[in-house]
Amino acid sequence: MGKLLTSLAILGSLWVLASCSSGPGQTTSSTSAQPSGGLTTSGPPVTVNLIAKDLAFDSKTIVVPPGATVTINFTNKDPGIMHNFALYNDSTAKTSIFVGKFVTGPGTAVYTFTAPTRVGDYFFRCDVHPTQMEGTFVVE
Ligand SMILES: [Cu+2]
Repeated sequence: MGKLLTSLAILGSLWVLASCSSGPGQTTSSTSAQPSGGLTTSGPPVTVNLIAKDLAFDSKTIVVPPGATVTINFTNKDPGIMHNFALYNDSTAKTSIFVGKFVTGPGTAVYTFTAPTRVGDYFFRCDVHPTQMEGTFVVE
Protein backbone atom coordinates (compact mmCIF):
# COMPACT_ATOMS: atom_id res chain seq x y z
CA MET A 1 0.00 0.00 0.00
CA GLY A 2 2.71 2.44 1.03
CA LYS A 3 4.71 1.42 -1.98
CA LEU A 4 1.79 2.11 -4.27
CA LEU A 5 1.27 5.55 -2.84
CA THR A 6 4.94 6.34 -3.28
CA SER A 7 4.81 5.26 -6.90
CA LEU A 8 1.78 7.40 -7.48
CA ALA A 9 3.51 10.37 -5.91
CA ILE A 10 6.52 9.89 -8.16
CA LEU A 11 4.34 9.56 -11.23
CA GLY A 12 2.52 12.69 -10.23
CA SER A 13 5.74 14.64 -9.84
CA LEU A 14 6.97 13.50 -13.24
CA TRP A 15 3.69 14.52 -14.81
CA VAL A 16 3.93 17.99 -13.26
CA LEU A 17 7.52 18.35 -14.44
CA ALA A 18 6.61 17.22 -17.93
CA SER A 19 3.68 19.57 -18.24
CA CYS A 20 5.57 22.54 -16.88
CA SER A 21 8.44 22.18 -19.28
CA SER A 22 6.38 22.52 -22.43
CA GLY A 23 6.13 25.83 -24.18
CA PRO A 24 7.89 29.08 -23.50
CA GLY A 25 6.34 31.95 -21.64
CA GLN A 26 4.19 29.86 -19.40
CA THR A 27 3.28 31.58 -16.21
CA THR A 28 3.26 29.14 -13.38
CA SER A 29 1.23 31.31 -11.11
CA SER A 30 -0.66 28.60 -9.35
CA THR A 31 1.39 26.38 -7.16
CA SER A 32 -1.09 23.58 -7.06
CA ALA A 33 -0.14 22.02 -3.79
CA GLN A 34 -3.27 20.00 -3.61
CA PRO A 35 -3.82 17.77 -0.63
CA SER A 36 -3.29 14.10 -1.17
CA GLY A 37 -6.09 11.95 -2.45
CA GLY A 38 -6.83 13.85 -5.62
CA LEU A 39 -5.38 13.09 -9.00
CA THR A 40 -2.52 15.30 -9.98
CA THR A 41 -3.58 17.29 -13.01
CA SER A 42 -1.74 19.71 -15.20
CA GLY A 43 -4.24 22.51 -14.92
CA PRO A 44 -7.43 23.65 -13.27
CA PRO A 45 -10.50 21.54 -13.97
CA VAL A 46 -13.06 23.06 -16.31
CA THR A 47 -16.47 21.65 -17.08
CA VAL A 48 -18.24 22.56 -20.31
CA ASN A 49 -21.76 21.64 -21.27
CA LEU A 50 -22.07 21.19 -25.01
CA ILE A 51 -25.29 20.33 -26.81
CA ALA A 52 -25.67 19.12 -30.37
CA LYS A 53 -29.12 19.79 -31.77
CA ASP A 54 -30.47 20.26 -35.29
CA LEU A 55 -27.00 19.62 -36.70
CA ALA A 56 -25.49 22.46 -34.70
CA PHE A 57 -23.56 22.99 -31.48
CA ASP A 58 -25.12 25.30 -28.93
CA SER A 59 -21.70 26.92 -28.40
CA LYS A 60 -19.53 28.39 -31.13
CA THR A 61 -16.78 29.27 -28.70
CA ILE A 62 -15.31 27.36 -25.79
CA VAL A 63 -12.76 29.13 -23.60
CA VAL A 64 -10.46 27.35 -21.16
CA PRO A 65 -7.19 28.13 -19.34
CA PRO A 66 -3.92 26.65 -20.62
CA GLY A 67 -3.40 23.06 -19.63
CA ALA A 68 -6.82 22.81 -18.07
CA THR A 69 -8.34 19.43 -17.44
CA VAL A 70 -11.44 19.80 -19.57
CA THR A 71 -14.57 17.77 -19.01
CA ILE A 72 -17.18 18.14 -21.71
CA ASN A 73 -20.66 16.98 -20.85
CA PHE A 74 -21.85 16.29 -24.34
CA THR A 75 -25.51 15.88 -25.21
CA ASN A 76 -26.77 14.80 -28.60
CA LYS A 77 -30.42 15.71 -29.07
CA ASP A 78 -30.74 14.61 -32.69
CA PRO A 79 -32.56 11.28 -32.80
CA GLY A 80 -30.80 8.71 -34.92
CA ILE A 81 -27.97 11.06 -35.86
CA MET A 82 -24.37 10.61 -34.81
CA HIS A 83 -22.28 13.46 -33.46
CA ASN A 84 -19.05 13.90 -31.56
CA PHE A 85 -16.69 16.57 -30.31
CA ALA A 86 -13.20 16.67 -31.76
CA LEU A 87 -10.46 19.22 -31.12
CA TYR A 88 -7.81 20.11 -33.68
CA ASN A 89 -4.85 22.46 -33.92
CA ASP A 90 -6.60 24.52 -36.57
CA SER A 91 -9.42 24.44 -39.09
CA THR A 92 -7.49 22.24 -41.48
CA ALA A 93 -8.18 19.51 -38.89
CA LYS A 94 -4.97 17.75 -39.81
CA THR A 95 -3.62 17.50 -36.31
CA SER A 96 -6.01 16.27 -33.68
CA ILE A 97 -5.68 17.08 -30.02
CA PHE A 98 -8.66 15.11 -28.83
CA VAL A 99 -11.27 13.09 -30.69
CA GLY A 100 -14.37 12.09 -28.78
CA LYS A 101 -16.30 8.94 -29.47
CA PHE A 102 -19.40 9.15 -31.60
CA VAL A 103 -22.75 9.37 -29.88
CA THR A 104 -26.04 8.57 -31.56
CA GLY A 105 -28.89 10.75 -30.38
CA PRO A 106 -30.58 10.95 -28.13
CA GLY A 107 -27.54 10.28 -26.02
CA THR A 108 -24.79 11.70 -23.90
CA ALA A 109 -21.07 11.31 -23.42
CA VAL A 110 -18.50 12.70 -21.04
CA TYR A 111 -15.25 13.67 -22.74
CA THR A 112 -12.17 14.42 -20.66
CA PHE A 113 -8.86 15.67 -22.00
CA THR A 114 -6.08 18.11 -21.24
CA ALA A 115 -6.25 21.46 -23.01
CA PRO A 116 -3.21 22.70 -24.92
CA THR A 117 -0.74 24.56 -22.73
CA ARG A 118 -0.06 27.08 -25.46
CA VAL A 119 -2.37 30.09 -25.54
CA GLY A 120 -4.22 30.54 -28.80
CA ASP A 121 -7.23 29.70 -30.92
CA TYR A 122 -7.87 26.07 -31.74
CA PHE A 123 -10.67 24.42 -33.69
CA PHE A 124 -13.40 22.04 -32.68
CA ARG A 125 -15.99 20.29 -34.77
CA CYS A 126 -18.20 17.28 -35.13
CA ASP A 127 -16.34 14.81 -37.32
CA VAL A 128 -19.60 13.57 -38.80
CA HIS A 129 -20.67 17.06 -39.89
CA PRO A 130 -17.38 18.92 -40.26
CA THR A 131 -18.75 21.78 -42.33
CA GLN A 132 -21.94 22.33 -40.35
CA MET A 133 -20.80 21.84 -36.80
CA GLU A 134 -17.65 23.71 -35.82
CA GLY A 135 -16.38 26.31 -33.41
CA THR A 136 -13.37 27.95 -31.86
CA PHE A 137 -11.65 26.47 -28.86
CA VAL A 138 -9.84 29.31 -27.15
CA VAL A 139 -6.99 28.76 -24.72
CA GLU A 140 -6.27 31.94 -22.78
CU1 LIG B 1 -22.55 15.99 -36.05
